[in-house]
Amino acid sequence: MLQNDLLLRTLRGETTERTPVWMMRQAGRYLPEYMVLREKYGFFERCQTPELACEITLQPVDIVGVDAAILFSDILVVPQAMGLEVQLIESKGPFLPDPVKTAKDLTRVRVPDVHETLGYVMDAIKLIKQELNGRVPLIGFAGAPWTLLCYMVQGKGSKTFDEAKAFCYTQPELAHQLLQMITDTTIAYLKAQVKAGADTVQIFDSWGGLLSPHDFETFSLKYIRQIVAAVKEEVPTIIFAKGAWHSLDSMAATGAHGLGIDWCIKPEMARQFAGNNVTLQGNFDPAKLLSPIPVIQKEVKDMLRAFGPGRHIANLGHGILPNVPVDHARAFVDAVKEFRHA
Ligand code: 1CP
Repeated sequence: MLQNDLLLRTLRGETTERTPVWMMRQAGRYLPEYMVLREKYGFFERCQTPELACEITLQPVDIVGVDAAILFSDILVVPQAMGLEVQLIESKGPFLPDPVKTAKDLTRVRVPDVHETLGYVMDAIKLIKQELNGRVPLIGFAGAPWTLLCYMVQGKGSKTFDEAKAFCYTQPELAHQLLQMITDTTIAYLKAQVKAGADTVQIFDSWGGLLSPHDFETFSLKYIRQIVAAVKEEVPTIIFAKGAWHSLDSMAATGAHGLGIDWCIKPEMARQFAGNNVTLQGNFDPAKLLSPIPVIQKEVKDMLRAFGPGRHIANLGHGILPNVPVDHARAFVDAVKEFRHA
């Protein structure tokens, strides 16, 4: 039994006493307690050791007081499980030394048994659920197929992911083969996370907004739709496709319970596009957390009023930045928790 189920009730469209709040990438480098573990263990070691993943997952719950925990892991453990080498280079980010560029490269990629390759994630989830002891729900997650293809083809982070796009535009059959393999893996992976105890799942399409509305449908939403259909009957499902506000209507039509939005769209406009049968999540500018605390407090109130009561989860419009002071993150969370709609 959950003591605080505000997030789940809001996703199901129930009215709650206040708006729930969590922050994307809330377990991470802005927390000194995380930095201590980062000094001692490699990134994938932290992901693959259930005790470490558990400790890091719980840090923001204990330190900042968020209404949900999100599993400490990374979207790139899926390409790894599918057979690609993934490194995380200090201060540079993800690096895949042998990305997928040709049909021959695709023969190295497989749809794995997720219990064999990602069993450590399910072990971490079981441990986290035990340690949370019902305090708040646990969010499981995976990258959207398009965003994972970006890294699997480009081989590293990018502002434009032009090589990933070129792959899709010049070798669409290969691209669709790869996207379907990622989709099949992700469905099995998210179902396993739910079975292990995840209370809800979020699909991160961080680079969905790089595609035109038409290409977003072709190379991203087509696959997200399959994932949502496969898990939405089991747990509430959230899609976060950064920058893809043009497709909020078609994302709502997938039957997802929640849609994440970034700070570049007005809440009232997002509501108009998404309709009334879905919960919106967002959309505080992550860099705004660098403002003085009274400014954060005022802008949180403005945001909450703009979304109105019900069907809203307070969050940032993208991940928290590493240089945000912890007391500013806490001020954001507290301002949401103290607010009541008139
Ligand atoms: O300590 C370090 O330096 C590692 C930094 C780090 C962390 C803390 C990475 C590398 N991943 C993570 C954890 C992580 N990644 C979580 C944990 C749970 C939480 O939210 O607290 C989650 C949900 C992710 C998801 C993720 N990884 C996304 C989607 C969300 C987003 O921010 O857009 C993406 C795009 C990644 C790839 C990735 N992994 C790490 C970095 C620095 C990146 C981004 C690289 C880039 O900009 O291309």
